[in-house]
Amino acid sequence: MKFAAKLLASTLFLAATAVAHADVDAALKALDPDNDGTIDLAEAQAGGKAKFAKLDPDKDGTLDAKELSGILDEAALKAADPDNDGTLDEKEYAAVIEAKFKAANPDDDGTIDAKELASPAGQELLKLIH
Ligand SMILES: [Ca+2]
Ligand SMILES: [Ca+2]
Ligand SMILES: [Ca+2]
Repeated sequence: MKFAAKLLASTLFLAATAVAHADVDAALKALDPDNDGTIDLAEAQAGGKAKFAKLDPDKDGTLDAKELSGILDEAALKAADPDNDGTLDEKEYAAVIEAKFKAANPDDDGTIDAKELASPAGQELLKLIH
């Protein structure tokens, strides 16, 4: 049982890294200005700010479903939109990043390392910040 679980875990890890390895390395470099090999929440939010600006070419300060396509689906947008105006402002976007950051950081050490970034939760976070 223990062995099977271990095997499953490493298989999942290998599958995730095979797909995402190159992307993860490049993204980690871009998002890690202090170059310690991990992304902390401040670095994630800085990446999110840049991504938000990129996604909001009309600079009206909000992202609508169209601007968020491929990043958040309709259900995720709804969940991230407490004022229910159909768009995310920068504060709402930052809250999503914080939630995804937590989800991608199961060891709760305050940083996302390359392995965590390659996980499914890490990939979801990456879409928001890179
Ligand atoms: Ca860092
Ligand atoms: Ca909103
Ligand atoms: Ca971690």
